[in-house]
Amino acid sequence: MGLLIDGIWHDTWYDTKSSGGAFQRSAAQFRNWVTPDGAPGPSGKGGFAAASGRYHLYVSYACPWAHRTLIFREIKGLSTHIPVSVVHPDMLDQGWTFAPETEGRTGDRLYGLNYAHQIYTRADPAYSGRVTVPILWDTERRTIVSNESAEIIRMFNSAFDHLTGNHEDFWPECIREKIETVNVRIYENVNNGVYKCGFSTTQEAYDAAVHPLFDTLDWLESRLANNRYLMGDQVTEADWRLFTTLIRFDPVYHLHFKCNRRRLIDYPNLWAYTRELYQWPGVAGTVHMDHIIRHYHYSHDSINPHRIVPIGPELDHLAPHGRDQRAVA
Ligand SMILES: N[C@@H](CCC(=O)N[C@@H](CS)C(=O)NCC(=O)O)C(=O)O
Repeated sequence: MGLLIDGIWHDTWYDTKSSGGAFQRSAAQFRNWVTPDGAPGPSGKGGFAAASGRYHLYVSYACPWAHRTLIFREIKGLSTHIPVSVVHPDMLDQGWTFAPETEGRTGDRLYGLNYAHQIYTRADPAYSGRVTVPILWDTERRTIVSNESAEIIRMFNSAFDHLTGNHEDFWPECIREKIETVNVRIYENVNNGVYKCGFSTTQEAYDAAVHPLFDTLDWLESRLANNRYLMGDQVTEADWRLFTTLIRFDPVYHLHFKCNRRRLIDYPNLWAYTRELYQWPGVAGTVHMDHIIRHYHYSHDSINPHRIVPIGPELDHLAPHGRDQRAVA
């Protein structure tokens, strides 16, 4: 685990000393948008028009943020238009690598590079910052379009519709404000909340993260008692953003990140909802539990110094979910 400073790789763990033991996630730096005609998006510069085969997606199967983009690529019919390279699940002294050792890895299918940090320095030889996945790469301009998953899924939601003919909308204009309110709470307390618990280096920082996490799960459990999905009867990006954390909860976050007041399976609505989303056409194929379990336990030696990868719970994601019988608010 490390970061680039002026284009040079440094192997250092997250600094929590300056923040009282709390993990603080830094903001993604590449914030351009692919749009239907190349016009600039809400941030960044223009010039990234949607086209088949032009963009390449770098992901880790372990990473919940990258997982969002894989789901959108699948459910929006983009898999033949946007090829993918998958990093090795172990993130060690060189960060994410393409070492071809584990099933499911692809190597860097574009350039044959060894390390993800080399993609960042290709885009900007003087880049300073973390080297994160997902990365959306433009093969034409040879640069990173975006390394922010929340924005990549919005590009995938609509920018390529004229090429795919898939107009399914997971970010409908009329409920964007409501989606945002829910996203913010879930991001702070659940998506990033599990990381705040796991990467805390003081009791105070852990306590400050773990209570909001479970309070939010309790709130979600009751919301999903009367609503099939977070926004009612329609699946939106808010559901997919939550799903990638829930699917990792019992196998990883419960033990490795000390999120253990309850397991996901102790929440009947959340667990059935997770199974329904897992069973959504195309989604199960984006879930690679071997990479998920291996990555966290093996890569975070400050949390798990002996790198023992636990066996993981037996979970039946294919069990009937019964959510279709539920009343919709
Ligand atoms: N804001 C980013 C966060 C992505 C992120 O933090 N990815 C993790 C993997 S789960 C990563 O690559 N971490 C490497 C690091 O922090 O050095 C997004 O949502 O796209």
